[in-house]
Amino acid sequence: MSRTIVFGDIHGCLAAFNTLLDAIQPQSSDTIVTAGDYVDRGPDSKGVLDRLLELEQQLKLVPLLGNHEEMMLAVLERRMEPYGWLNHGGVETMESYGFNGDLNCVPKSHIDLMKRMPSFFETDTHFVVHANYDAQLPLEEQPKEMLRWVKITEILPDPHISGKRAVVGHTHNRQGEIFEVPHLVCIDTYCYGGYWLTAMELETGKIWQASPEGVLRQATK
Ligand SMILES: [Mn+2]
Repeated sequence: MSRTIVFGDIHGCLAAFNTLLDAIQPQSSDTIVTAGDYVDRGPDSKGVLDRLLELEQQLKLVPLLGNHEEMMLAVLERRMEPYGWLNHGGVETMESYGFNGDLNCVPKSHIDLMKRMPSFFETDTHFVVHANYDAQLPLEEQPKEMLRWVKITEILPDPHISGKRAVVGHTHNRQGEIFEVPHLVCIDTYCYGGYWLTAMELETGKIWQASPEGVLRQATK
């Protein structure tokens, strides 16, 4: 039986990511959807992108684009001044690459990965976006601002016209808890802030969580 497993915002927390992958033991028939924000704030953004590239070789990986990858890519491609990104955690990211004044410390394979990151993923029953959505618009027509920036604490969307349940990240819960209403679940459980990285199997709702230090949390569900 193939599984579809969605990961919340990793933000450089490679130890937590590795622990969850060890616990889940993904098979080549499984689909791993990562909800965006692999980089910034946490200690090893470079390591997380390397791990995504490895996973891509082993199974079906759907690495959604987060607002942090969007900013990083814009800076690396010289489309944006670096200050905004650096203030959003980009300093830690550049440190993970051993930055010494040359943006070329980020390998082309990482830039290419970010350039091919999609904005959404869907199954017959669920869809996944990084941040939020306009309930009245099809997924293909969602504004980038909604997909990547607007927190669900700013706008809690109505059920989507597709009738599918939304899975989102981006809005971290300050108590490290999963936020859930019938039509939406947010699995950004604030790993870089000291709480949990969460993974959820779509078909069953099974949850796995690990601390930033990479300690697995006993199942809560
Ligand atoms: Mn985000």
